[in-house]
Amino acid sequence: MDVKSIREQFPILHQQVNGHPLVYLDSAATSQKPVQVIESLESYYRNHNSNVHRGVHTLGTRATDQYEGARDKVKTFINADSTQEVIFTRGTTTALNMVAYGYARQFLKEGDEIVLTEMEHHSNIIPWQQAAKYTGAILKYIPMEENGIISLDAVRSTITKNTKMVAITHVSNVLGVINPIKEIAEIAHNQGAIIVVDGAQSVPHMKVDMQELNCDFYAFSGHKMCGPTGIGVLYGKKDLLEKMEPVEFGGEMIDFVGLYDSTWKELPWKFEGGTPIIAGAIGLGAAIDFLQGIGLDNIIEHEQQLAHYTQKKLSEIQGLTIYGPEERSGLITFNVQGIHPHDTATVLDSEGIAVRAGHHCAQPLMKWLDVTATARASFYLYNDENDVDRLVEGLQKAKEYFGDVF
Ligand code: 7TS
Repeated sequence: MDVKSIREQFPILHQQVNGHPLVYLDSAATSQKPVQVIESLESYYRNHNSNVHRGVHTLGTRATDQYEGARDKVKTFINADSTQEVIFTRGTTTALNMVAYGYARQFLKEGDEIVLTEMEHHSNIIPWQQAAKYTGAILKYIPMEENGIISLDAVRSTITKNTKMVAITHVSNVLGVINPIKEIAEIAHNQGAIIVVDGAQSVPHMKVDMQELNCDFYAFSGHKMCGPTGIGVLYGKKDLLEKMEPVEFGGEMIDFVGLYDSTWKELPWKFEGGTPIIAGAIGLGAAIDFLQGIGLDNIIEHEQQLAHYTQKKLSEIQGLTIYGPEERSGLITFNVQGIHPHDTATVLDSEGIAVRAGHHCAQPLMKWLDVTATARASFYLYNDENDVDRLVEGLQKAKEYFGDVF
């Protein structure tokens, strides 16, 4: 992969921050955007802006074609059966909430089990807590092994005949663990449960195929995959989406409206109440074109190589703890002994290096790790070994600054 030419397509990366060339290592929070995506938004607003699905005028038709064209790109990208299975949402959080409200609240009853893991992002915990409170369902957690991995034996012994839903992340935003979704889906299905997958940290980085994984629902965000903020996707199997109630009611999603009752449009529009996220979807389509031009297999390979390189370099720093297994996606979570991760991140920022510090919206996982917070460096296709070397130098500075307490 030609990282140098990829970097040239990301204007934001070519700036000084606090007197140093920017090193952006926070793509798990949000990715940067290539010119292609920025220009697609600009072109839409400059040339085609109009509402969709209503006007017969030319701009309206163009906007509708581009919006629905973006849905088609998503369908191909994730290998869904049809565009009816691709719902545009505001992001992963909204998509997961839609399933918790529209499906779980509708079909779960007292005593049914919802199975989760302790590595979930808050967005894949709280909607299920709320659904459980509302329906009387019970939450259960698949136990993790010491390095944060989930064994299929643990999956088999947690999912029972009473399990109705399994909600699990494909890739952990803290540990970098890649969960065996295909196998977990099979175990869930054998027990009559459905599986909802949080794909926020997988879809941007690796080939994800709905036919192969056989998930029932799959959620992801555009802004972590070079697309704009405010757009995401809920994939759902058609038969489940047909049964599921909409969660937002109003314009756009209706077929017939009477004074006392109404009917809904067919899929996918029954889930897209109100003027949809038109520019966002078009920008996501441009991001998909961009990522496919580079190749998802190349992206994951590049990131895993960087993660290995980082692991090697960081393990040479005395007093630095890395969390998670060696086999990981393109991110590394760590703490430097005696330095609060916020202080580590502040020193790094003064060197122009952006990392995230905090609980990463995974407080149960922080408890499991027995820490209150960590620092995290996360990579994407525009990062290279020079970025890692700068991170290592920055960490040495942090240690010097805080008096190398060891
Ligand atoms: N699930 C996972 C695994 C995530 O990493 C995130 C965001 C979300 C869900 C929520 O996505 P959203 O687009 O709806 O906000 N993760 C992070 C992060 O790790 N740092 O900032 C946001």
